[in-house]
Amino acid sequence: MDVYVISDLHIESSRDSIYQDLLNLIENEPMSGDFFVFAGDIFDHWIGNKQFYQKNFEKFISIVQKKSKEGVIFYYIEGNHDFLLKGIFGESSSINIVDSFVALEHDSRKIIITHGDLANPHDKSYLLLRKFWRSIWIKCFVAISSGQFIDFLGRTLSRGSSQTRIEERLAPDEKSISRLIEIYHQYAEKFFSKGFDCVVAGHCHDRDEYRKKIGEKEFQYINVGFPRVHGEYLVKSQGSMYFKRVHFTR
Ligand SMILES: [Mn+2]
Repeated sequence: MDVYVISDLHIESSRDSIYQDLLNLIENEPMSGDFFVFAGDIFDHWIGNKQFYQKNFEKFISIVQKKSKEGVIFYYIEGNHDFLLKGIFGESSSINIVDSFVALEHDSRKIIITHGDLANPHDKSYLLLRKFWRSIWIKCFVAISSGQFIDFLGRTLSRGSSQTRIEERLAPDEKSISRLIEIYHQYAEKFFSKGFDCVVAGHCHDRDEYRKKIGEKEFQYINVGFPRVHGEYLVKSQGSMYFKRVHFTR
């Protein structure tokens, strides 16, 4: 029984090569009893349970449904680019869509997986915006709008008028990296003090990790980074204390 975590692929379309990498990974790697966690921003934008997206990414939906029937346990943690997703895998599906965290016990290690956009408690304007995007008003707006229109809005909001490649547009800013590291490490420490052994996050696209030992206890914080650039996802294998990075096979 293994745990897989992937986040921040920012898939723009079904022609995106990282999309094929994701499909191959889901198809070939996880087996019955394994956990597979999508930790947010898998898609550059997917807002609401709209046919439009299901059609665009129908292979994703069908592979996840198939593997779920075969016994893989899926979680989808919503990100700041993909949210209001309840129902996208079908109303009766057993695939868990959650809005912030997944907590698991694996090999007697307590694990918490989160997208990471809640890491900075001082970023009040972002937190307010996040609340707004998930509010009843937006839910109603998404429900009555066409998929094409939501897609257009999502594209405009995530890209603006910028023509730069996504890998550059979303790369963490060198100047802010030390600040990011501080924020995410503090965030991890909060979970360690609540009894978690492994903290996994994404969102900031910084390929960071640290481990520490206190007495008998061993802790790990690991960030998925930016798979479009680093080409990696995370796996915690049965019998291993820590998550490790694994390269996509091409
Ligand atoms: Mn994000």
